Amino acid sequence: MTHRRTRAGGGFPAIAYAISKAIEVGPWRLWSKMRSRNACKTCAVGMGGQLGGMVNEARHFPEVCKKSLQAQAADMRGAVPPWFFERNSLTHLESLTPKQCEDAGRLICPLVLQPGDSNYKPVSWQRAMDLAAGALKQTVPQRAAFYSSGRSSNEAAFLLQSLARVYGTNNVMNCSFYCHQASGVALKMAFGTGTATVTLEDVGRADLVMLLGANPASNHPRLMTQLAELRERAGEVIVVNPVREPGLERFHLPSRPLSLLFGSPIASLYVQPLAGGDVAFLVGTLKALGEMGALDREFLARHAEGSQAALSHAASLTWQEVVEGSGVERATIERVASLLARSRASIFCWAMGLTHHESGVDNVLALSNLAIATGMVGKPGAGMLPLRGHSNVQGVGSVGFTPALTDGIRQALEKAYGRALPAAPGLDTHAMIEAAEAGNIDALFALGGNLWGSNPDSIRASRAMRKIKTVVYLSTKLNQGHFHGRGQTTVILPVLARDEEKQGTTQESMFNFVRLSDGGQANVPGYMRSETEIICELAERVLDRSPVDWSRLASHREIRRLIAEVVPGWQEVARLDDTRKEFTIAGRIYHSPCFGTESGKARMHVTPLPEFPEDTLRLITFRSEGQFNTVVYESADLYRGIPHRHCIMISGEDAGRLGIADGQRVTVRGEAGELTGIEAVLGQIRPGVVAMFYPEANVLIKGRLDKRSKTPAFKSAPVWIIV
Ligand SMILES: Nc1nc2c(c(=O)[nH]1)N[C@H]1C(S)=C(S)[C@@H](COP(=O)(O)OP(=O)(O)OC[C@H]3O[C@@H](n4cnc5c(=O)[nH]c(N)nc54)[C@H](O)[C@@H]3O)O[C@H]1N2
Ligand SMILES: Nc1nc2c(c(=O)[nH]1)N[C@H]1C(S)=C(S)[C@@H](COP(=O)(O)OP(=O)(O)OC[C@H]3O[C@@H](n4cnc5c(=O)[nH]c(N)nc54)[C@H](O)[C@@H]3O)O[C@H]1N2
Ligand SMILES: [Mo]
Repeated sequence: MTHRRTRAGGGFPAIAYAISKAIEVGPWRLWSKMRSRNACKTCAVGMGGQLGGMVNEARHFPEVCKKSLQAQAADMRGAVPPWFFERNSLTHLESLTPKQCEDAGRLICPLVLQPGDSNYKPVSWQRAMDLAAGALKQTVPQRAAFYSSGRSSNEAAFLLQSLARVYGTNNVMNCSFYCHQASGVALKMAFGTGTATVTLEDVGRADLVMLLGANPASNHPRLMTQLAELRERAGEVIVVNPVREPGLERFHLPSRPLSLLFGSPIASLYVQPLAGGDVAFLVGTLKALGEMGALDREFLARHAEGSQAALSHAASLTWQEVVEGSGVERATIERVASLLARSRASIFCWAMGLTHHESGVDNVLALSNLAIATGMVGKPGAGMLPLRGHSNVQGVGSVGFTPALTDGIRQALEKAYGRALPAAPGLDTHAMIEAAEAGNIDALFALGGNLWGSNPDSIRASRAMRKIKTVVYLSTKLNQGHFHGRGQTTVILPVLARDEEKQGTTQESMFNFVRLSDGGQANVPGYMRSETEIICELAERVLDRSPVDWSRLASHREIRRLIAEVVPGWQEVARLDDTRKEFTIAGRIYHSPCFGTESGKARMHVTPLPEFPEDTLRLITFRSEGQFNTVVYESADLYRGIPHRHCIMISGEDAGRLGIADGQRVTVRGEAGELTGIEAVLGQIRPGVVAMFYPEANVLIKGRLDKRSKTPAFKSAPVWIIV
């Protein structure tokens, strides 16, 4: 059977795309914005800020990536035309694809949809804010909820969570619950911290990177330079992924002429486990290390606890259990173990391929066990590096946009605001959707994002959100959530992006590095407001002036002062306006084996092998090369050779067994729903596993949650193909 043409990642197609974007919005305009002192808008690797656009924290220039250009150019496109909502009824808007929503342009004036309306109507800010404030005034705190995506600033996130808490609720949730929450939970259990233990320079010192369940060629492109350089200095890159991602085999770095022409090798070993097979694979690797006598016994004795139980669990599994559970041959697992044993400095990177499972926390615990057992954490050049998603998702969490606050933050906030904060536990993201479905939510405020589109079981998410009395979105662009995730009344408030803000804002990268963005001019003329301006006005309308003077918090400098007072490790943010010195958050990086746990030791955990239903295919929902989450820029997936979004990637072996030809249209049935007319694409994917694009595939998936992190199993969901 034929395989479609795939391409190594990066290279000339990326450059051609960049040129086409530059022509679209004006080369000089785009260049000036790209070079402005603002943090990059895409992934959490982070660049830009005070060192200037396209510069990383190691002062390297030019740091280029197709994604940052894409996001920047998209924000610079024209406004949604004035006639758009008059001419397009809600029924028509519901039929728009994610790409059509994105292509409609920037939102420039407030919009409202009320019960019985057939169309969204532009309204004044006065009217829109009356509705938004009224929603909070007319309900009780436990029936209100606040969601944040990860693109907004620390200042906006801090202010909105403060408003929520002073108003009286802990129903404060962010997109992490659908993203890296499992990493946060597991890292806390193992090391007493929720974020990366290494810096960007550490990656440059490592001699081995293990990359599991992540596709940085598309999603964190600037990490590819690090991986290519690691190979150049004879280091190892072990990729663990059921899909053979072309960009993880070879990547054409656009900033290097030779690499641009011929490509740089990335993976030195490519392991293809079953989706959801990582726990078995990682425990198997631990078992192999034990059998080879390659454990770091000294590290275990001095700096770890819980090792005995975890090591004996690994030893007690049979090789048959390991091989069947992981789908990886014993010899391959032993090869991985011997590479780890030889390494002097290993870094463990992962993303959604590990977290989007019912065993998400166990996946990250099993990986942490490997790091601990080899002594590869708590020293320079070695440690844990979750590849975080949105450019400021980590900051949003750091400044308290989470249902539970750490005791330290809670007490500091109570002191700063002079009042006790609510004690009732807040809802996580999925629990909020369940509460809405049960009719228990009256007001929902969403600071960016597309909560509807990010949910499993899209039909249920629509049903749930439609029961909410008022949904208020603070958005830059349209997305399907504005139509399918509407409440009885829906208010859309148009906001300025970070490079358009009048005041500076801050963002935190996945390396715990806090950047200062200077803001700038609006990219399109319109009535957009800054996120903090909207939140301040809302607070002033809904809450008393005392004990908190909200008008004072209209100044970002004041908000930063408060963040410095309240959030541990953030003291330097108070001085940022004067020093303009960006900083790494204190206490996050572990260059010595003294961890944040109570005992100061790293903790190993027993990770039982997960069970999966038999006789089903395991569906991965992943991102294409041409999308950023629910925002679709291009329909085709260039690197994987998938022609459009209504495709299912399947192995030649499974296709043969099911009698499916390349290009044939099939029906895919999941636990929540069915999609028809899906084109089968034969690809380099492990037998037993199939893959489709998110968010479209979310109609198929039931929200099976990881119990500890509440993260849905967006990967390894059972599906059946009907021919
Ligand atoms: N261009 C671009 N950049 C982005 C984003 C984007 O949408 N577009 N999104 C941002 C966000 S919010 C996030 S969270 C990150 C997401 O970044 P990633 O996690 O890289 O994104 P995904 O495409 O969800 O999945 C990653 C990989 O996991 C593999 N995988 C799936 N299931 C398994 C499994 O069971 N085991 C293993 N070992 N691998 C598995 C898939 O084959 C895929 O290659 O990227 C961020 N950056
Ligand atoms: N099946 C499946 N589902 C998934 C995933 C998966 O891999 N598979 N991935 C999950 C993951 S990792 C994540 S992070 C979530 C994503 O969930 P979200 O973060 O909620 O969704 P996004 O698609 O990133 O949100 C895009 C919207 O954000 C708005 N926006 C952009 N910039 C700004 C800004 O500066 N300010 C404001 N206020 N708004 C802005 C625009 O309106 C844009 O349409 O989805 C999750 N859902
Ligand atoms: Mo994410």
